[in-house]
Amino acid sequence: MSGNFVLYGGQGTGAVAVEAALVLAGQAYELVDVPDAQTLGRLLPQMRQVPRLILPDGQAMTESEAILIRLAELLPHAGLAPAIDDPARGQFLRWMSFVATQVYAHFWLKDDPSRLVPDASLHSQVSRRIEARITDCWAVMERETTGFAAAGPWILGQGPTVLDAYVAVVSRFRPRRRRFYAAAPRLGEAVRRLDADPRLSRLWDERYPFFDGWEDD
Ligand SMILES: N[C@@H](CCC(=O)N[C@@H](CS)C(=O)NCC(=O)O)C(=O)O
Repeated sequence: MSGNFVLYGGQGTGAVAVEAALVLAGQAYELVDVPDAQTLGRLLPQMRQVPRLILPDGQAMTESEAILIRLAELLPHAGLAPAIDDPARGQFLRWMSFVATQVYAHFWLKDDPSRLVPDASLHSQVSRRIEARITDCWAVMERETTGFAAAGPWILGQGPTVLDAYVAVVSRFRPRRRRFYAAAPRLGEAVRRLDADPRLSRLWDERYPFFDGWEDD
């Protein structure tokens, strides 16, 4: 690897999970801040989304799940994922994909229901139903990962992995953390450990601040 990691990301977006992974690995990176939709359209007209990570070899990656898994592969010293021959690897891939496809993917519609539902009078209903579905997904993930509790306090027992960072960030989108904690108490404990990790305190302050009432809907 010759160049730098360059991350296009915005405050309070999924890109913060990628930043968290880079920080946990002690990996320097350059951040291109994308604060609003106008800047997104100007900087990334060809594919209007963050995170977008330019790898040191110059190739661009989008898709948070793939980026996080690739970072764990490229920065193995950080132990951000179970190794390829670790029995937990399959569950790691399973839940990374689940967060991306069953939870995060909903925000394309939730952020702007008019993308699929022209009738504005239905938008709050769409939003509520998406929130209910996301809450159910967290409950499913909680039930199906309970067995890892014996191995340690992180989602897959050992950690933190990029899965902990991913869930810590995505569980802050609406529905916010109160409902997440109620649906998934053990996952809630894992992400609160990461909220409180001193290595990440500056990142959280700058990129996803905890404000009064931040856990409430
Ligand atoms: N599938 C993508 C989704 C990324 C995504 O939805 N990013 C949001 C910010 S959290 C975004 O860039 N939205 C801009 C838009 O939809 O116009 C991923 O997992 O990275």
